[in-house]
Amino acid sequence: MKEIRAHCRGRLRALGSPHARGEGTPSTAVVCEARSLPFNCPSARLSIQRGSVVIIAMVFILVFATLGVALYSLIASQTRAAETERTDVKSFNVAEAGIDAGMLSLKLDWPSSASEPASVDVDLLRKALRAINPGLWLPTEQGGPTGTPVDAEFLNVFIYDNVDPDTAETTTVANPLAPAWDSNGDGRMFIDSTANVDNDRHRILVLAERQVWNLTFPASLALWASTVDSNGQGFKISIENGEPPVYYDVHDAQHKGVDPRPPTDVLALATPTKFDDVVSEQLRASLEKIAREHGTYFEGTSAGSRASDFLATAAARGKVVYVRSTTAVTISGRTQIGTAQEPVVLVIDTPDGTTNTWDLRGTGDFWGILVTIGHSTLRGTSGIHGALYCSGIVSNKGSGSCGEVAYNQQVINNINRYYVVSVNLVANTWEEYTLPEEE
Ligand SMILES: [Ca+2]
Repeated sequence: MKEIRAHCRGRLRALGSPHARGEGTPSTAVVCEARSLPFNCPSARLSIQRGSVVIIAMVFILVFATLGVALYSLIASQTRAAETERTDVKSFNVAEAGIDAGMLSLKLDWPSSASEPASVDVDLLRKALRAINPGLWLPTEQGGPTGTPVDAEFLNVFIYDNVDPDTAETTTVANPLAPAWDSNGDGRMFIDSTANVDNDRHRILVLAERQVWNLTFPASLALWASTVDSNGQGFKISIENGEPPVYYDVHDAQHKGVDPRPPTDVLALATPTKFDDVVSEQLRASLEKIAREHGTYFEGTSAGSRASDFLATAAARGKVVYVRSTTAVTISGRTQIGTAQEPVVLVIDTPDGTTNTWDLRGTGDFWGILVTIGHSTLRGTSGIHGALYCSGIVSNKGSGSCGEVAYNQQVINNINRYYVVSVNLVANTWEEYTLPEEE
């Protein structure tokens, strides 16, 4: 016993223990004495230390493992939430692109008749959207991220009138069965866009309203020109639509160049007026602005031929076309330009002294108002259903299929009423929904 204690103390002293040096409490020595008695003391101590290390290590492993699992679940759930949010945002953005496309469609061609319903080319839009955003997945038949893609569900845009399809009465309740044109004529249409991106479905519904430009052409003036020249037959003015009296105003004291039919219904104005009273600078500027905004403004040396090509298309109907050039322009064609319902306003803006050519042949009559700006000359065959306002000289060479100017009051009224310059959202009508996944 004494030997063991001595041996033990000797070891402790060698280790420099405070207790071994006679400092602190004697408990260590006591424990050593009491528990180590049946064993060899150094080995037992080592064993105890090893056991503690193992326990501590296990506790640490347990703590870190728990933390790791918790962190993994947190990150996984956040990733899932972020992914859901991303597809939700993508789906929302695609639906919004559909609304923008609907607004543009209405702005470019407001659907005023059943024969020209409003529509959006969603196939084209889908291809364009996916080409510039490679992350936009198509929905699948299986409802998961992989599977058979369903192109048709990616985006659908419907434009329909704000009427009840059963009663045809104006309503604030959107019903996709309503006609796809402004059947109640109030200048308002619903745009209904549904997107499905990565099987996340979103719908936006808005009420769109057209903004019209108040053009103010004189309602009963068939012709205004500073001078009328003709090849001897006289420049014919007849009344195709409208109630007499209908006027013409040219500053030729004898009015030799005009051949009104019937003479008593088409009257020369007693008092000459200024061109500015017919087409004011403000009106001219408005026409230019409308044309620029609609992409129907043509400028430069080839402006005449480019405008002629455009005028021959159905897209020109109901448009203001503005042609500006520093040299004379030629407007030519063989197809009808504009209609009574969708007349065209064509402005030819060239310097004083130029001689512009109006060369429409065959059935290429013009429905609308032709305006020339500048003291230029307009010569050629005519065939205008509407009115002609020329600040310079009109030189009549030949005749159109229906006379030179067939005054048409309906055309002028339609022009003064129907020019859509923009389409806006009606305030507080934006509604959006996240739709449940389809079964
Ligand atoms: Ca409407």
